[in-house]
Formats: sequence, C-alpha cells, structure tokens
Amino acid sequence: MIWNIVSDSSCDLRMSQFSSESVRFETVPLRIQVGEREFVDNDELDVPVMLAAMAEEKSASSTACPSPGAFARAFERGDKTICFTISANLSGTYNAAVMGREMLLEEHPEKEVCIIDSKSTAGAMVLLIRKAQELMEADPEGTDFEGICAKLRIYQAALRTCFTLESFDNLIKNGRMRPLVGTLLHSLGIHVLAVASPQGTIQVSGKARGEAKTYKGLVDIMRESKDCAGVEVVISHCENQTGAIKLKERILAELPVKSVEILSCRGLTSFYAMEKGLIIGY
Ligand code: X90
Repeated sequence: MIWNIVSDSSCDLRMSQFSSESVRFETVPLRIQVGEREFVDNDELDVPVMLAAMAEEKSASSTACPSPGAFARAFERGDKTICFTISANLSGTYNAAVMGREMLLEEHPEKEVCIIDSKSTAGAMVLLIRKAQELMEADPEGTDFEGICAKLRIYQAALRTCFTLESFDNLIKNGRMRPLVGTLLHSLGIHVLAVASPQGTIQVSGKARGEAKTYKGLVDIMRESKDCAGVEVVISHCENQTGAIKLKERILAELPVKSVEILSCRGLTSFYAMEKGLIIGY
C-alpha cells in the first residue's frame, strides 16, 4: 500500500524538503511564461534567474496550470492519494486535478484519490501536507482513507492566510484580483495587507506605513482572525529572508503560536508575490 501526497507547486514546499519512510510526496509544476521564456516550477527552477527575467521583460507574462494528465501520472504512482491544490477561485489547477482523477479511475478503478481545494496557497498548503503526512504515517495500511480526508477538510477550513506584497501588479494584470483603488494605490512606503477569504479569493484588508507597522499589521490580522494558541505558522518569502525573520520574531513575541517555519517561495508564488513578498499560512 503506497500512501501518496500530491500538491501543485504553489505550495512552496520542494520535494527535496519532504522526507518520510512510508509516504511519497510529489509536486506537479505550474508553468510560468516570461516573454518567450518558459519556466517550469520544479525543484530545479532557479527563482532568482526567473525574477531577473521578469524584471527585464516588457511584454506580458503569465502562468499556466498543470494538465489533467500531469495529475493523473502523479496519482498513478500511489495507491491512496490525497491531493492539495491552490484555490480554485484563483486557478484552473483544481479542475485539472479533478479531471486527472477521472482519467486515472477509468484505468485504475481500484485506486483512491481525494482532492482538497486549499482555498489558499503557499504555507496553508504546507500545513495541509504535513498534517496529511502525520495522519498517513499513523495509518500505514490506509484503513481510514475517508476519515483522514474528512479530518483534512476540517483542518483546511480552520487555516488562514494573510500576506503583504510590495507590488500587486502581476496579480492584478493577470486578473487574479480587483485593481487597488484610491489611497491603496502606490505611495512610497505604504504596504498593502491582504487575506485569503473563506472562498479562496484575495481580499485587501488594510495598509501600513513602514516595515515595523507592516509586521504589526500582519500580527494584528492573525490575532483577530483566529485563536492562535498552539498553531503552526509557515511564512513564505520572495527573496526576503530578512523580512521573514523579523516577522517571525514579532509573531513569536506577540502570539501564543507553537512554531514558525520559514520557506522561500518557489516559482509560482514568486511570480505573483514578486520581490519582498511575505505570505503567512497559519
Ligand atoms: O496560472 C494559474 O493557474 C495560477 C494562478 C495563480 C494565481 C494567484 C497566486 C497568488 C500567490 C499571493 C498569495 C495569495 C494568498 C491568498 C490565496 C487566496 C501569491
């Protein structure tokens, strides 16, 4: 019996950062088109090279979700698969995974696949992956597949995401969120704070001037959004390790969380978060 966790590459966890004796983990890459160049968001992608290409490119850049076939191939490598995707309200990835499941079951009706829309991306997906790993390792024969899927759906609904970006240009240009208006428009030193809505759309929630107030604003959003006692936090940063560490310290000082892990953004989230972006899943 092979337990299988499949995630699209927006999760920010690289395959090399996962280890388990009894559970396999695979990420299915999204693709990023920068002018004439295509970047595949796998473990080998050099994010700084991609960001440099983005900075030079004048023509429109975009991203593309994986094909159903790519998901079907990843599902085929396990007997019981749980798959996490980026919010279906932001991307066609979830639908591709659902179609991939149908393709697989036509040929392998004996296999089981559960697909969960994270209604978020990045750190929230990492937390789902880790929880799935824990539940799978405790049930090596996979006797309670349905029960584990149900627990993960409940966990998903309890997770929250907030973030701050220096630039929302790629999100807006690619139609993933509504344009910023009025006082939220570019103004030096102002950082826009945003959250994932329960439906998995992007919602602007406020603004802050300067670094310290930005971290305070994010901590305030966290405190007000749920009881943070004992929760695990994952910060993903786009080329902003220093900011991620400062934010981590602030979170640890002010909230009763259990842990804060820092990851660097992979390709997809780097494309949208752009340099200095910070995304917090908790
Ligand atoms: O091409 C595609 O299908 C992928 C489209 C992805 C679009 C948005 C990715 C945003 C990642 C900002 C963090 C947002 C967290 C909130 C989620 C609801 C970077």
